Amino acid sequence: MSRSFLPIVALLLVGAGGTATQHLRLTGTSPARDSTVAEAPREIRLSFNLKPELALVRIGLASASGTKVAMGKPARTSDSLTVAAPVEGKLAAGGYTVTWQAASSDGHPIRGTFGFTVAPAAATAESAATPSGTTISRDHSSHR
Ligand SMILES: [Cu+2]
Repeated sequence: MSRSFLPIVALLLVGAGGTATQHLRLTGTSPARDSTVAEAPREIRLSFNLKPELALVRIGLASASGTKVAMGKPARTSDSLTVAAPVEGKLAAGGYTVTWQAASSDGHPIRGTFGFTVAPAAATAESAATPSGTTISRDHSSHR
């Protein structure tokens, strides 16, 4: 059955045009999935294979204990395939989970979650202005 069905599917796909067969897919995040970051991120970025509809993008953030972190509205970045939402709450060291959803112009929603960890050093290294002569040891050995 499937042998005779295949050419029909192929014809339908060709007839529907190139982009109709492509659905929105997450291609990257910042912070990266399962990464440990030395500094608390100021924003959460999501990159996709297609341009996401901004009105349909939701980005939520919660700590490991489940406490929601205040997030600003997602906005486009200079890259039309990437959206970013500012982190408005303060992030202490620890694990966080990003919960997101998005859709492209075809309207099919996709969603997912990913985690990242703010390294303990970030909690005290609040100031970005580190004197250039000072060496701050950032231990990357904990990366797995
Ligand atoms: Cu789709």
